[in-house]
Amino acid sequence: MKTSSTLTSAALAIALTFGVTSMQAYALDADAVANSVDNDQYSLETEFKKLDTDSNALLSQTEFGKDKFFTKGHFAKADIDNNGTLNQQEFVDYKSGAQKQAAKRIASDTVITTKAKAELLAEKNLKSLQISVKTFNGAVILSGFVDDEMSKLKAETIVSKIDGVKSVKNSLVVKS
Ligand SMILES: [Ca+2]
Ligand SMILES: [Ca+2]
Repeated sequence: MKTSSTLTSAALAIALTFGVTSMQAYALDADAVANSVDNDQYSLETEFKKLDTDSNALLSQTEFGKDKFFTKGHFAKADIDNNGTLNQQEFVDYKSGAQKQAAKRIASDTVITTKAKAELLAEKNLKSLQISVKTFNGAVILSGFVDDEMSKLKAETIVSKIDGVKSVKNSLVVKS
C-alpha cells in the first residue's frame, strides 16, 4: 500500500510538472512550443483518425474542414499528390509544418512586441505606459493615449525601425 501511494504522489508530481510546462508553452515560450511540435507526430496521427469520420484512412475536404486550426484554402496545399483526398502522411506533414510556422510566427511577434515596449519605455518624452503594442505576423498596432502629435509620430517611427516589423498601424489618440 505504501509503495502504491508513493507512486501515486510521484505520478501527481509529474502531472503537476507537465501542467506547468504546458502553461509555459501556452505563455508563448517559443522553444517549448517548437519542442512540443517536434514530439507531436503521435498526436497528429490521433487527430487524423478523429477527423476521418468514415474511417477510410483518407480525409475528404469536408472531414479536413473540421480541423479548426485551418482556415479555407489549406486543403489544396496539403494535398501534395493532388488526388482530392489527404492520406495520413499528407495530413501529418502539412499540419506539423503549419504548427512549426505558427510557433515561429508567435515567437517573432513576441520578440517584436517586447522590443517595441522596451524602446518606447526608453524614450523619455513618451509616456509609454499608456501605449499598448500588439503584433500579428509582423504587423504592429499601437493604441492608447499620448500627449501630443509629436509623441504619436515619434512612437510610430521608433516601432517601424524594429527588425521584422512589416507595418505599423498607428491608432494612438492625442489627448487634448
Ligand atoms: Ca475519410
Ligand atoms: Ca492526396
